[in-house]
Amino acid sequence: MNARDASPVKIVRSTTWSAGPGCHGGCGVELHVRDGKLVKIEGIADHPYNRGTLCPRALALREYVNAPDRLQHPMIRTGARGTDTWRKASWDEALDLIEHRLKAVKDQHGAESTLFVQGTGRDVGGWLVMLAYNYGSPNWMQSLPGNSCYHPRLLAMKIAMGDYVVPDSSQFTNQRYDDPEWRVPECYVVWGQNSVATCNDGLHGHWIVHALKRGSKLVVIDPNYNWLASRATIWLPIRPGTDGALALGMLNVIINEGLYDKAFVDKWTVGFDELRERVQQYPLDKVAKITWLPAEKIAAAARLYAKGQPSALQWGVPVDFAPEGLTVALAINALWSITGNVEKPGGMVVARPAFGVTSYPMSQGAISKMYGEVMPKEQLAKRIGIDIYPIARDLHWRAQPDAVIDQIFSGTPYPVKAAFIAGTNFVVGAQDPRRWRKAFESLEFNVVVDLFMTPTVMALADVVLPSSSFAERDGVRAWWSPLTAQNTAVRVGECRSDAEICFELARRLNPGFRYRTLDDMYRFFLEPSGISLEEIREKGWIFPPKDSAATPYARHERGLLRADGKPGFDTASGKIELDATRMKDWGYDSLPAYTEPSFSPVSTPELAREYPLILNTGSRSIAFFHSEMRNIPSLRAMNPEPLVQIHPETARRFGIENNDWVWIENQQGRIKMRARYALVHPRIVLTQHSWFYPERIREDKDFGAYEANGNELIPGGLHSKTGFGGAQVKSLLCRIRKVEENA
Ligand SMILES: Nc1nc2c(c(=O)[nH]1)N[C@H]1C(S)=C(S)[C@@H](COP(=O)(O)OP(=O)(O)OC[C@H]3O[C@@H](n4cnc5c(=O)[nH]c(N)nc54)[C@H](O)[C@@H]3O)O[C@H]1N2
Ligand SMILES: Nc1nc2c(c(=O)[nH]1)N[C@H]1C(S)=C(S)[C@@H](COP(=O)(O)OP(=O)(O)OC[C@H]3O[C@@H](n4cnc5c(=O)[nH]c(N)nc54)[C@H](O)[C@@H]3O)O[C@H]1N2
Ligand SMILES: [Mo]
Repeated sequence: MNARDASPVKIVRSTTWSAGPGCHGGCGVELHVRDGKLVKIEGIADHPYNRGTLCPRALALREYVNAPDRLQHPMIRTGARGTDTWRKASWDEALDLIEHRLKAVKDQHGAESTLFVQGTGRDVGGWLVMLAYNYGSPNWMQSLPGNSCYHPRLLAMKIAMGDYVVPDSSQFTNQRYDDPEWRVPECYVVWGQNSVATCNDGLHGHWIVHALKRGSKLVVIDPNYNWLASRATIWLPIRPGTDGALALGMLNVIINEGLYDKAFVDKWTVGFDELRERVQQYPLDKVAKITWLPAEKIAAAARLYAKGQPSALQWGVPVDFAPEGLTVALAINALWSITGNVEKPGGMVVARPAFGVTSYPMSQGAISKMYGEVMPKEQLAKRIGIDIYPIARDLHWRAQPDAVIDQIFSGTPYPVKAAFIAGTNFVVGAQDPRRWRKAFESLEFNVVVDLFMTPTVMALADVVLPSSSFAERDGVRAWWSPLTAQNTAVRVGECRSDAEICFELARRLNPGFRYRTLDDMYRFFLEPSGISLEEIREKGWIFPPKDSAATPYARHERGLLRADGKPGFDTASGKIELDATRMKDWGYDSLPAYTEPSFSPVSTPELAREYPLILNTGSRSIAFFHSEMRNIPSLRAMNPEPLVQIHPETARRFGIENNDWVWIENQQGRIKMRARYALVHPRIVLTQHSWFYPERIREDKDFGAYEANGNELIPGGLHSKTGFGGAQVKSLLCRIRKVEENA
């Protein structure tokens, strides 16, 4: 044994989030450190969230943290945007420059002229809004048309039920499945989610597997025969984008066959008669035609779901991407509501952050409480999009992305001049990415915070700041439950966490900034819990005690959901609104309805003759997180090339063999991918999304970002009328042909 091997290993307990595996996180891990380097990661066997399991991306953390291409110090651009021309800068110099430029924008145009842009729910959003608000800009946003990721579903639940619900997998107690109150769902519906590969929004995919092992019958609504579909009692290979019609068809069966929970409907809902009337417009023969599903299979699924005592339902991002995504979510919301699967063990339960602790505000009210009344009302009223989308104005907290892009180009009502971009690679990942790129190219000053050199950094950044991975970060968080801690295990180069970066800039940009240190801020977040920072760091995770207020069952009966302490749901009527009054107030249809995709054999039959296949983009690979990890060798080896999944018969019809390179083409452009035989619906092809080739950095400053990227085929500006949902990345048209040699 040499001296190096003998140096002791330190084990630091932490919780996964970004950066690292990327997902919405929550797995308990042990980080093994030797000589200041991360050498190994293991799941914590008795952690209630992941019970020791980890995905390939988490297991590759050592490679990710120590990757040779990590950005390790701030850089300032020396040449033109789009060229690899930088000089190394100290943190002080880089932050001085950012402070100076952002203050100048504020002085000349107003703080609202600077955007604060994030991607999905990383350990970034809370800090970014803190920075935006302390600087004085209300324009904090996500780089995704129609906010088409989780927010349409969140807002639908808020509108109809006053709260957010999730399927009860016993995740709110430390005892988990041994909790005597918990029930195994008799029926589990997985609606457009590849949960075992994606672990989204506070759900660990294995929880569904655990339910199956305990006897749940599974319904999978998915055009692809994925791992879960192969275990399903009923698999519904739906035509993409038609989920709204399916939900209405299932409601039709449940209502007309009297399978709903009459007592619950009478006592706790309003608008049932209106809903009953509406669903008569969706008889099964019509729904079968829209969805390409046999009527009897839809009926069987509806019956299995309605008869389950209880039934759970987990939904995925295709719901949001459907045209009028928020309305589709309202229809699905009605399914669990009329079957009485609400606030019941093993059904759907109201989810709130454990002890009310979060860095990630879910309302404007919460933002003010957390970060202080830092912005006058007139300033808040400049949030982009709220004059167009009343739901954004009344219920949401970010700038509406489509309105932002339009405003960048139009310059009215005020010009956009600068952007602080952190944790997003939208030059690859946004729909019609060149339009997004062009918009941000027109700004005077862009900062990007990332761990790696990406197409977004290369194309847009004037200053780039190196972000740390979660192994290099401290933090506290609760994405529902439990409350967890992140503890720093290592440091890499000069990298800093988003919290550290935003904190320092907020301090510089707001003389009245109320915290002295990050720990002060964590302590403030922790106040309502009565838990000390030291205690959560030491313990790693803590559940609220199993007393009445924290137990997520029948809280509406116990007066625990409403601020006034009265029984009922947190809506105007105190009931679940099947006919949503708020939708009416905003001038929208208050009942669920079906909207056909913008490009389809039904809405554009001419185009469909030229492009006869349905194009579905963005099926997740367990090896990657969106555009990330192509540079991590062990993960890239799992999925070395961009893939399009196609049914073998369809492939043969187009003269394509398994593993051939193919062109996928439509009216927007063409991309090149490898064909992979799969049991998808024969009229649908499924492509991966957000591909770029980090290894091409020397020869191609775009990294091939437009060569194999599904987003190249998606028209820009598609989004729902409500401003929430509808980017339609799952339901377009295309044709496919083999790439000939020399082509
Ligand atoms: N065609 C198609 N396009 C899609 C989708 C689809 O299904 N189909 N899905 C869409 C959806 S749902 C979403 S949410 C978006 C996601 O889009 P994005 O969130 O933009 O996703 P990424 O491409 O992973 O870009 C994230 C960048 O942030 C960096 N990063 C990772 N963690 C951190 C961190 O903690 N701090 C900082 N500062 N940087 C970090 C990564 O290195 C990466 O470069 O993509 C959308 N794009
Ligand atoms: N490994 C990994 N995990 C991730 C991500 C990642 O990039 N990689 N991204 C994260 C993010 S931000 C998100 S939003 C989630 C998304 O994760 P999911 O919600 O699981 O989304 P997808 O993988 O896009 O699609 C899920 C399933 O829906 C099917 N599907 C496609 N179109 C339709 C449709 O129109 N209707 C129905 N019913 N089904 C359809 C697909 O075939 C697929 O099996 O994953 C998160 N987790
Ligand atoms: Mo997402």
